[in-house]
Amino acid sequence: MMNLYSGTTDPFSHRCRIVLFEKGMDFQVIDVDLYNKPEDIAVINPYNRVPVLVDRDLVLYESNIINEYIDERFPHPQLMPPDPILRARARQLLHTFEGEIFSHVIDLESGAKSGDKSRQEIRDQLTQLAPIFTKQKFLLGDEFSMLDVAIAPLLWRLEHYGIELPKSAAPVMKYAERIFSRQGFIDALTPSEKVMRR
Ligand SMILES: N[C@@H](CCC(=O)N[C@@H](CS)C(=O)NCC(=O)O)C(=O)O
Repeated sequence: MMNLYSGTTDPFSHRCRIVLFEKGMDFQVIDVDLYNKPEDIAVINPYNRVPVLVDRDLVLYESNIINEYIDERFPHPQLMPPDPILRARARQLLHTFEGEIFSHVIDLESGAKSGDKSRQEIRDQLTQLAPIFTKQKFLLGDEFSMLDVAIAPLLWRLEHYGIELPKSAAPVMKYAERIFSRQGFIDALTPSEKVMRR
């Protein structure tokens, strides 16, 4: 059985929990309190961060890498596009999200930089996505995909981070509600995450 070491409020662990619950497979989530991190995390992940997935001899870290592995091991429902060109584009977009959006999420989570600048950057980047959802239900088309998994934990935390999107981003919030109503998303929430949104 797969074991996921997961931060109870960590947006990156949240991504992996979403994929595990969307797949409806057998797994165990090991809750990690980031304020009182067990020493074995540093033993299994040289970066001493969560999430970490342990599947027998395989130890993986980095949420997107973990998620691609789960998607390939348990292909139903498939979350990465089957076509190599579309899959490559999806990977490229996942990489762009990390650099343009989630670097600021990490700043907010760690309190490393001025929160206001990070909030502004996230707000601007998310607002730019709005036109996509006037044409399609999800980021890659009308099917829920790994791109939606990657961004969902941030959309869930907007209020918690003190980020308010402008009116022009209304399609993004409609899209977010579409994700939040999925059973896999609901089941993946920890008690601490459930109370992040009113
Ligand atoms: N790029 C990594 C980011 C993981 C990450 O930054 N995790 C943070 C929590 S947000 C962590 O475990 N930090 C260690 C700590 O807070 O002690 C991923 O996608 O998995």
